[in-house]
Amino acid sequence: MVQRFCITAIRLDVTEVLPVATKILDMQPDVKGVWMYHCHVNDHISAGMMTTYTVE
Ligand SMILES: [Cu+2]
Repeated sequence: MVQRFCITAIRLDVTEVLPVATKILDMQPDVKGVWMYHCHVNDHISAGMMTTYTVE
């Protein structure tokens, strides 16, 4: 199961964030567990752009 978030009523599990940009996402977590949140650029993951969040 994949956690998805909503931007303008379209459900996604991936979004693009351009350099020096911010996005505010409306997430509706409906599956319990520990989920990973990360950048898809491998060099960025190595630099720490990866974490987890917990849905209880
Ligand atoms: Cu990144």
